[in-house]
Amino acid sequence: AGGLAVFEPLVELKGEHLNVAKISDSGKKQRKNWTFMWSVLTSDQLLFYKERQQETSLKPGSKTDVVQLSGALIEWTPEKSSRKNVFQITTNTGSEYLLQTDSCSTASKWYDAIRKAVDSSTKL
Ligand code: I3P
Repeated sequence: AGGLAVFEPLVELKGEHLNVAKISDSGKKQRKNWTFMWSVLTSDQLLFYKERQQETSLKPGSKTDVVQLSGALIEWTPEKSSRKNVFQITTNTGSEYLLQTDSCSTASKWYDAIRKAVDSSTKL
């Protein structure tokens, strides 16, 4: 019940596949392991799923992670990977996620949308 609520405040982006690596969990360093994840941005959360989600689906699906964006930091981090277009989200609980996609325009679009969600949710 209530599982759909997170989909209601969607900002510009719906869903897309991005490469994601969680490199810190609450301040504890994690081994870098890039995973191709279906990523969905809401007004204050970034959701990662193993499988592509249908927007009309009522099922939460195989969600593997929820990133709280309120109080988070986002920055381009070219030094953290040999891959191109890598940026990092650091949550206010000290978890760090690298996001990457080969398309520069797709990476920029996600960076800008996440930054807006960070800014607006942090002011709430
Ligand atoms: C890592 C893996 C990552 C790579 C990382 C390696 O090796 O090759 O893809 O990150 O580089 O350590 P392993 O699978 O053995 O853990 P990039 O693809 O982002 O370069 P790093 O240690 O320099 O971060």
